[in-house]
Amino acid sequence: MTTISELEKNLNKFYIIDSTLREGEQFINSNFSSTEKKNIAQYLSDFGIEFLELTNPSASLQSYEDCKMITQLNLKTKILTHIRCTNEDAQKAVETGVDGVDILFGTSSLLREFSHGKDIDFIIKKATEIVKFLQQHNVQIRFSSEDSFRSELKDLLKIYKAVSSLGIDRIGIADTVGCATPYQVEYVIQEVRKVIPRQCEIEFHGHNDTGCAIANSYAAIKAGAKYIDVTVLGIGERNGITPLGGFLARMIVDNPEYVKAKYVLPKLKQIENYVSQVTSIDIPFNNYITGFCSFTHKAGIHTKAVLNNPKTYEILSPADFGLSRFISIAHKLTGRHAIQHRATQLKLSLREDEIKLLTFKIKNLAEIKKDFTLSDVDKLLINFKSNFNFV
Ligand code: HCA
Ligand code: CU
Repeated sequence: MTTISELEKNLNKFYIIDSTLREGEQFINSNFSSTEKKNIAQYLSDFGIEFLELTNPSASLQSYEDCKMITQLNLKTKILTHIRCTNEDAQKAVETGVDGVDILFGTSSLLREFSHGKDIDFIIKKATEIVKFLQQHNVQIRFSSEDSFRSELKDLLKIYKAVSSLGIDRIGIADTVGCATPYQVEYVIQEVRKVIPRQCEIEFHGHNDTGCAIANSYAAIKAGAKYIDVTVLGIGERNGITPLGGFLARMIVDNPEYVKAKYVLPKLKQIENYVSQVTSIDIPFNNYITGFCSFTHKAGIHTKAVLNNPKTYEILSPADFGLSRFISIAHKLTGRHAIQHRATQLKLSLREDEIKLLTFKIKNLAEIKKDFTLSDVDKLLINFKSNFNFV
């Protein structure tokens, strides 16, 4: 029986596999040049990401060359590539000099019927052959079942048990269509854990079609997975997978010291900016951590408390990511504590009744003037102080 404290303990250790250069290449807007791939790999390695997953070298001639090129950069991060369970893919993968190979086979009845048409025994036989081949080439090996959550659990367990008994490093569980909930992820991982050897680790790959990718990754770790797939900004097939930033936002709350020690968090914004630029997408306004409004405070009740202690309304600290908070005061919801704070910043000494009066005036002006700004507030405060005049 697994206890609550054992589950909590699982949160203390995880590794990130960034798949921006594989899953991210499947994003509709991606078409990375070799230089862009090199830059992304370098950024992520400097950030402290432990593993990068690259597109299958069999996908195109350039994919093969780029895989070799990135492997030869000798980055701190380990380089993995992602292949179908075929002899040709496995052969090409080892030629590139990668540290590890991630094998994928579709196991759901839908994929078995409408994609490759193979049964479970065939999958095990083929996986065994490919694993044995890779084992002669000194690479880490992971085997993953595509569409795990629409596969029969008994089939999954049979495959994972057989493949893991060959002595591979990890098995992967993939929520390919983003249908799983955190409860299902937790259940499936606990069941899988029971049939695979202790030294075989579990990786989770979650798509975000129903908005559960981060929660599912968190549930996966809690249930015993140690490796989580992410991409920068979550880019991938359809609307993508667990985003790096959002995943870190979730994890830093539980274990700030571990996350801060492993990753150079102030570089997150730079990496996201680069990927958004090369894929020609905007960073969403409400992006985790780096969205323009992530550390903004507006309502009077909030600003008053945040000025006293930011923890009142911030679960994440902007300083951990090299960012700063913004307290918005030029609007009708403003409060006198925020106005007082601004007056102090401007080195204006105003009495409590004066602040109250000015706050009242600011609220009214903000209501009637659509483009009321901080500089209007400042002018009002400064003019009041110098001429006791509002306008
Ligand atoms: C796909 C493959 C994959 C693979 C995940 C994995 C998925 O594009 O369909 O190797 O674990 O989501 O199943 O990205
Ligand atoms: Cu995927």
